[in-house]
Amino acid sequence: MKKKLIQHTSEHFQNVFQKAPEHIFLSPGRINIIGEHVDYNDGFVMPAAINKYICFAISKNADTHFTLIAQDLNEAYQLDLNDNLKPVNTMWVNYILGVLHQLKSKGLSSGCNIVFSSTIPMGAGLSSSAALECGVAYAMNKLFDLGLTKQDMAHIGQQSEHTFVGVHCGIMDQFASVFGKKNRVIKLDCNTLEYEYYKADFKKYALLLLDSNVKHTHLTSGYNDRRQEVEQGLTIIKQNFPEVKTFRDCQEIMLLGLKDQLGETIYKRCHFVVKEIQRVQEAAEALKNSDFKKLGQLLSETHQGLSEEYEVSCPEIDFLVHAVQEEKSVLGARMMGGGFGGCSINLIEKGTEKEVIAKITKQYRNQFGIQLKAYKVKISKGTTKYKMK
Ligand code: GAF
Repeated sequence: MKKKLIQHTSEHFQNVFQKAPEHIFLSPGRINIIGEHVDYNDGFVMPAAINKYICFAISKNADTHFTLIAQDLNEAYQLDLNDNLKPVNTMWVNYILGVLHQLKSKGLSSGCNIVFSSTIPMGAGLSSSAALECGVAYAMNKLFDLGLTKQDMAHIGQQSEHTFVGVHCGIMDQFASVFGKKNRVIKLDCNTLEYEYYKADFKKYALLLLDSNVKHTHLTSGYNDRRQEVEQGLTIIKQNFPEVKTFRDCQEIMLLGLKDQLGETIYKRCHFVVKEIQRVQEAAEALKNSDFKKLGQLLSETHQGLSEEYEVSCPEIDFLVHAVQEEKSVLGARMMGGGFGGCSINLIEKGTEKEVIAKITKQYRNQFGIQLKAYKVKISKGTTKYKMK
């Protein structure tokens, strides 16, 4: 699939520019085992890069011009690095412009022709946007020796979302895209950005993604609202408990005492965050000890919190999660990513996937009239330059 993507992107480059691309880069999407909506709350997350990619076919230009071609959308955009780069009306362009804008101040002074194409479904919660930002940052760094670290690239991607797209996301997606490793889950401390890799060995279980086909964009979803709500909550908590610096210092009991002051909604949001931060620690232990029953149980608890307390699920995803929980071979399930659509992640006994997918597909179609998609993903390495033969 990777080879096909590379070939298809290179051929398009050749057709448009009448020359083969000089370089190929691959930037992956991500899954997240657990730790949802806690990256911007100084929590821990457990993402991993997957074998779904954006492929970039690139050649340098002699001047400061960029031609960007989104092959799958059949759209193009041209810019001059000397222009004052500002957000435009096309979303995919903004992800890239936001990166280039920052790279200018890091020494980027030449242009490129770039064609990109993707196997990461858009709006499915698999972070195609982070893959796009990080792919461009990584490629420019490599081609023009900008001296950026991987952490710089992740930050540049995140900043692009904040300033050019308007989504106040955390660092998880970009971090996973650049730091991903084959068969390894990352446990990231989003406060210090320290991280460790855990063996992604699920023994007789597999991770299955069920795509609700409900597309979301964090710009119009409640993502930024949730961020504001928890920030408001944390301010109140800190006023009452000065020893609390971040959510990870906060105990459930403190929240209980502040229930009236916080109000019902903010209390629920903060409660979810405090519990989710604890759950990630337990999940990391469970993975280390191959305690998959426990891991599955934690995933399902996370879903309940995301759906009822953080309120970022949607009827379709709730349906999928509840339907698979009826299956004996499924140890746990939850919505994954920012929410309001996208995919659920399921811990399922190997060999039973086909049967479960068939059953849920039918139920889902009957209920919502939507065709379910299922992905069996492999955990892969992060953004990289592909060696052309
Ligand atoms: C989206 C964001 F981009 C991430 O930073 C993270 O907050 C995630 O939603 C929820 O865990 O993917």
